Amino acid sequence: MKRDTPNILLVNPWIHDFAAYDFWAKPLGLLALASILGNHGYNVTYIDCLDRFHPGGPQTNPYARDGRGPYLKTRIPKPRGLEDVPRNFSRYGIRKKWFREDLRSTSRPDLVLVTSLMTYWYPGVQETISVIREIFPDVPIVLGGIYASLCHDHAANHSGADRVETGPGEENILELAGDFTGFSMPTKFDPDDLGTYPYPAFELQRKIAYVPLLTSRGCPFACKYCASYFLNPKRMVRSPESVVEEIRYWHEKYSVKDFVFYDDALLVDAENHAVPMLKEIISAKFKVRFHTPNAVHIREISRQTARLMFQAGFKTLRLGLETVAFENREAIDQKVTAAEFKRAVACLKDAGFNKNLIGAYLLTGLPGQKIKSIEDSIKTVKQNGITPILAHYTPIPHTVLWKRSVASSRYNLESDPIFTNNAIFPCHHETFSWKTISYLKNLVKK
Ligand code: B12
Repeated sequence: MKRDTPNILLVNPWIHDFAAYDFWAKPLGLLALASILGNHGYNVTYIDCLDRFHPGGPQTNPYARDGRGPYLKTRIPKPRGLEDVPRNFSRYGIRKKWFREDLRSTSRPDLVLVTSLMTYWYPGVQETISVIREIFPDVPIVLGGIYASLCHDHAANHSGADRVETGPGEENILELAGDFTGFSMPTKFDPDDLGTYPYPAFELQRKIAYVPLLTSRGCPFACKYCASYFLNPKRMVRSPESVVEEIRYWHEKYSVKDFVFYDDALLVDAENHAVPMLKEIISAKFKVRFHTPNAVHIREISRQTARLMFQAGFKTLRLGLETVAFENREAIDQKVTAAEFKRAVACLKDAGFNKNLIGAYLLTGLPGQKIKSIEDSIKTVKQNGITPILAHYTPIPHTVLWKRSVASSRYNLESDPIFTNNAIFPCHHETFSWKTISYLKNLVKK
């Protein structure tokens, strides 16, 4: 017989990769679902395999580097097919023994929900699920998130989960939990109104080093390398008031000082969204910092948005430049022209941003991309007096560039998502040797 209040365990899985670092990366989606479940009467527990503050690990200051920091790592064998990559491979996150102990000390769940992020991190998801199975052999496990959405069939066949869900979870989570537990409760929020969602349950973490904010969903652009339109086809926007209330909540109740925008298109339709929101933030006079590691659209940077972002306290600003091959731009996106880039940088500088606060992402490793075009991009960004940041291209299923990527790769990308890891420049042959990569990295540093 089912108890009145079922237990649901939510798990953020390990990362298996050549490198990983917490650049303000939190499972916002999973914690949003945890919050909905908690607000609808479920007992919710959370285990974060990427917890940087686990009592077993080194005790570090969560607020150093504005909340960012390294994960613990354990060297593991390289995956099949990548044995020749001249780099170490690791499991990032808490020790396996701690995970087992944490699972054993959790009351037996009725259902386990696991999230996933990068497609090529799926071996970390598999290993996480296998340990959960070992401790709770009869408890159903449901997998969702980005890998589950982008590689549904692969996840259904290889993750070890009992069920694999795709797409945003808010609308269906109560029904799904009800199916597995027999528990039901009327929905207390409107799935079509982001402002009515409860705040993600960041308080389930051991420490809140920073808080990711999602002020909108989806993106009106359809860049050929990006899966945003597949993952979030519906554009939804929150009211400025509800965003300011959330900032106030985390800042006042949990002394959070660093806030990170996860929006795909933060500045799009600025007049109706970012401008009123930034004005509200400024008038609230919070002593906090804002960061946009997920780039903002350059075309939307005006004198006004630049000034408002500076006044609001933006400290890390990343621009989605991607390339300076402006004349061939339609091959990848329609985002920006040379003149627009120049103008945007000028607006940001006039507003008070200095070189170290602004970085322009440059996609590196696109199919057919010439080294010369990356060199040119690095030089142009430097000439404009801001910092170039190489963003290694990962081919993503369901994007326009996927087919070209498959055709140009030295790996069989369709056979296994492991080959889409951007650390190995999957879309290139000899042109992208490790020597070339260090040459480009040095060019950035010079
Ligand atoms: C914010 C963001 C980041 C953040 C960190 C995010 C994080 N959580 O760690 C930052 C800026 C650091 C980042 C970095 C990168 N990112 Co990123 N990022 C995003 C972005 C814009 C939003 C993700 C997000 O949080 N969404 C909001 C939450 C609410 O959604 P969610 O987590 O998906 O959860 C929902 C559903 O999935 C579902 N769900 C989730 N879990 C579960 C579990 C269950 C059981 C169920 C039922 C449902 C469910 O319900 C949730 C609520 O609706 C996505 C694009 C997108 N629109 O998704 C790209 C995206 C995930 N990133 C991508 C890439 C490529 C990168 C980079 C590699 C870029 C680069 N070249 O440097 C880096 C590498 C990161 C790293 N190595 O650490 C790709 C993924 C590619 C891939 N192969 O998988 C995406 C899809 C963008 C794209 N180009 O198409 N990213």
